[in-house]
Amino acid sequence: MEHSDQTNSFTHLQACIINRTAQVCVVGLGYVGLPFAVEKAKAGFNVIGIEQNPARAERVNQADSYIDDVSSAELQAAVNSGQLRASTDFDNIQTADVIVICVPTPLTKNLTPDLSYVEKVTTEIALRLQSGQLIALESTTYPGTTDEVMRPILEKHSGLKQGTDFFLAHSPERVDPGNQRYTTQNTNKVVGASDPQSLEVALCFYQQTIQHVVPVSSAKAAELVKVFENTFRAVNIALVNELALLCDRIDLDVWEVLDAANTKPFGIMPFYPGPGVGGHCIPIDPHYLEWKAKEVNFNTRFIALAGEINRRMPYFVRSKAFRVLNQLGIAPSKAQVLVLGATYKKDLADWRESPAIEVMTVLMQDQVTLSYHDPYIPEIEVNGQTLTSVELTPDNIAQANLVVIATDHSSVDYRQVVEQAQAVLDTRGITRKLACDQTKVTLL
Ligand code: SAJ
Repeated sequence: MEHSDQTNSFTHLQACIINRTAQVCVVGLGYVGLPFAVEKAKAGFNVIGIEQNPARAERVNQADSYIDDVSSAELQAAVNSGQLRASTDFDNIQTADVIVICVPTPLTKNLTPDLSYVEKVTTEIALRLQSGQLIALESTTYPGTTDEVMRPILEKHSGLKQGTDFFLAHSPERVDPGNQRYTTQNTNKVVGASDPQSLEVALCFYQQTIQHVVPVSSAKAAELVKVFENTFRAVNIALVNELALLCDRIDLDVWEVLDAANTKPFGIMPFYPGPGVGGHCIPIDPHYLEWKAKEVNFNTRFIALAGEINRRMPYFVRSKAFRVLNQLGIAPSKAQVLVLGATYKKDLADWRESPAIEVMTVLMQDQVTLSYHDPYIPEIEVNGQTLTSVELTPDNIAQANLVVIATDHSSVDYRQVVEQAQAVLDTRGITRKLACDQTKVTLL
């Protein structure tokens, strides 16, 4: 491509981003992609969402939201305005100016990165790539994915060159599902690219709808920023989980210790123990970095240790539950246990990688008769069985020998639960400050 053409395609792309005539294509309409697509549509961009799941694509076009952080009303507004539609057809790539990839980056069974979604989507894009397009990867991944995995695929199948013919950047998603205060618009966003043109046009795109955009020197740096953020949480959660394990040994109340430690007005940040670490990020993303580091013969020991401690927590909950049942003179195989909460964290309808499910699984493996209640999740698969959420009635609470609080949904009246229960094992510390019969409660 002639230099003048290159300049034209860059200038043209920047201009249509600024005047909002740019056609935006969001690939993957999940908990990251759908809020992002709605934000861009609200800002006046014409947005096409490419979603591999036809049912989801249809629900978007019917303005029937399946993502907690996107209301059907705001989806309705975006669809009715004609600014947003969903499709399963990758041919829509051909008419896009900006393509944003928000597909899953899970782990394989032995904790190694699974980039199959990213690679598949990148190949589909590469086969339809046009000069003058910007591609931005938002999926959380190890440093090097954008430059070492995506770029070769894009250049090989299209014959185009990054930085002159097309533009490539990484801007890690920063979504805290359920967070009412920080949304796509007001969450600072990091953007990195490995050539100046790509960085400039990517910054221009994100600055159209996000208040504060933070440039970094490369796509690799942007990838590492995000994996560090999640590793920071995984390691600190593991630290307080390890403290809980120690406090159990030395008969101290870890919640009292942490509450007191958090009165320090500087140099500390509150983290609390729990039944384990769930969600699509914290238990997963740090292992992307651990895997990449091994390529340069480097052991990220904090990540490995944090993962090991966090994965141990459901078994610690089981041992505490059995200790309570033993004090009641009830053998596990004779016990009825009601677990409150199935999701990975409170006030969300998401049970992927949920530690609450792990807790139920290990209890059922020891022949406990188990029921659960979760206002967000009507039915779950546990240990090969389908369980249906029971009503949280006084009878259902009272007939359980033990109630285990695994997720602390705000809609539950925990004072009443303690009053009606025979015994409570609270893995979230939600009852610790309640005015209720604390002799019936065991904290993690
Ligand atoms: N957890 C604890 N103790 C804590 C905090 C969390 O046991 O002190 C557990 C939670 O119950 C949950 C898991 O860890 O099972 C993850 O919790 P999380 O609060 O990190 O929630 P996520 O994974 O939904 O969202 C996180 C974001 N959270 C926050 O910054 C508060 C953020 O790290 C990322 O933007 C997001 O993952 C992501 O998409 O990477």
